[in-house]
Amino acid sequence: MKRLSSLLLLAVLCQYLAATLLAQPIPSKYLTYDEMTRAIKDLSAAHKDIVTIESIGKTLKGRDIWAIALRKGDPNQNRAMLVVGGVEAQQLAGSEMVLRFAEHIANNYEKTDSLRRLLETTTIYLLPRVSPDAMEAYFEKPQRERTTNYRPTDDDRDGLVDEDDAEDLNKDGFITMMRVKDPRGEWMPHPDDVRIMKKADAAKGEHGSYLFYTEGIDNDNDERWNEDAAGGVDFNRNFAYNYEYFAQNAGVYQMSEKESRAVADFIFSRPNIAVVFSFSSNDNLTAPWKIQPQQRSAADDEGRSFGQPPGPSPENDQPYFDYINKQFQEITKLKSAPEPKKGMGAFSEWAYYHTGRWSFSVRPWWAPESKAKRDTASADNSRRAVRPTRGPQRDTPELPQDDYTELLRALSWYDANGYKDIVLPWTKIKHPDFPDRDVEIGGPRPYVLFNPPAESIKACAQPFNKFLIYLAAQLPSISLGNVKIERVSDNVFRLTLDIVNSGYFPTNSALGVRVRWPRNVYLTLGLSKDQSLASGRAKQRLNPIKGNGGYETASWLITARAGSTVSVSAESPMAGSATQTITLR
Ligand SMILES: [Ca+2]
Ligand SMILES: [Ca+2]
Ligand SMILES: [Ca+2]
Ligand SMILES: [Ca+2]
Repeated sequence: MKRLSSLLLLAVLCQYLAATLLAQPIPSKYLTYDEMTRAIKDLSAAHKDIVTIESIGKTLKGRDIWAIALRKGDPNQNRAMLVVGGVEAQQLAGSEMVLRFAEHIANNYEKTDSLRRLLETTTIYLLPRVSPDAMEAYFEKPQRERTTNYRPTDDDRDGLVDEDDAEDLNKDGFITMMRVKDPRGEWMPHPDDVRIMKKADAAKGEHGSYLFYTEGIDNDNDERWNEDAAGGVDFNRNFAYNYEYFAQNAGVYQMSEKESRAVADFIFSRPNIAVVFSFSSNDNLTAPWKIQPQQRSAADDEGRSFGQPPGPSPENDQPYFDYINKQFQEITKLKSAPEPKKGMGAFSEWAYYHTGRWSFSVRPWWAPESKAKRDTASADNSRRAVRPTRGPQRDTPELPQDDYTELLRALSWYDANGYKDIVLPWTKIKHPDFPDRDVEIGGPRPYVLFNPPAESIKACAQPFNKFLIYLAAQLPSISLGNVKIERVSDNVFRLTLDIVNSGYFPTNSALGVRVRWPRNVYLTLGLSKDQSLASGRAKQRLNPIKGNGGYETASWLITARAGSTVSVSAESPMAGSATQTITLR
């Protein structure tokens, strides 16, 4: 008996332990693919009532691309926001923050009324790590900054594939940089911080004294170093908008990769996604995009021939981007962000320009400005301009001048906060390709520019948690109001009502109208057999309704018996639905 009761106690204890284990917070560390998968599964097991997960595809290396859905209401009715991490594989922090956001909602919705109400009408989809193969490079030895997947690619168009990868020559576990003393070299130690190298600027009277490469040997003896590493295609260069043909890492054609294809299919098959938020350098939250007026397209003319006017100009969307920008800065208090990068085949731009959803993106982390560096930083801000993204560092890196400002700022922040070994000191090695020369290996450790120290991930995620909850609450939301019934004659009634949008965003973006993917609001009047319509349409598609109480008025003349009822419903996947039964009298 005693034994039985102690067994029972043990079972209860195990159950209790299992439950508490499931509710364990995700540790403040960078998670491997396996650890992330476990964290996602644990989250869904601990919060079955709101969390569902699915794999939306498998990578070349057989890893799942996980999708998480958080919702309380009817999956077919909910409008949705999508949050994406891992768009740029060297930004692990973004992936971690998407996961922390899911955890934050799951842990807090029960005790927070506003969150519970939000989840009743809004689904939050999360894709924490869309490039799991590329991101795993962080955990591999030697560690290297990787932006691409493992699709075998001939990066330098020499007919051979993946023939010259980088090598960890000094066996310190990192692929860093390599400098070779040479009077023909264009590189020199940076005058503000000799730990890093810069390209000499002739206009400033500087001259270089080093050749500069990624760490490794020239495996194929073509006098280029590490110019064709294993893989690959960069997720954030493979999308169809502003795609750069034949560019390195862009893929052989748009959406050629399993990862980009899976994410695009995910979005197209979910017409309820109104807003897409992603972590990337194509930042439009610390400095808004300037939406360009678009040329009239053949589609406009085609639309006209069917009796429809051309869509509104995309410039009409500008005020919404501007306003959300201000809110981002007010809510997160994040300051002095690095220069935003204009994408080529970038995900966040595609999400707006090709699918018509509101799309916002920001870097997950940048080193905060140290007080000592304020002068350089403000000079940097005045030069802020949008620049194409640069490819991964292989061969001789092409660093635009402005990148030093960010790197210098980051290094001084790490120094000021007592972090050691962020820059590895230049140390001499014997190099087979340069037998009689001074060759040194060193430079910043991989990933330090884009990712905070692991112990601060949780703290760094908090401003984003706040902003994302705010953003999810801004989706369009329709209701019916101001119902008026006039009895025109014995059995004829005029029914008038407003379709109101109480969300912040309009029921469709101007660009959404053009690209025709997002659906406008459909209004349906339901009549019974003995009722008929004297004027007005039983089904109609409404133009976009502005937010913050914007409305459209609809009116019908109905022939019906006094006291009978009609139903009116308005719905769109992105704006929700509203139905009302109205008695005619
Ligand atoms: Ca090659
Ligand atoms: Ca090394
Ligand atoms: Ca080579
Ligand atoms: Ca090599």
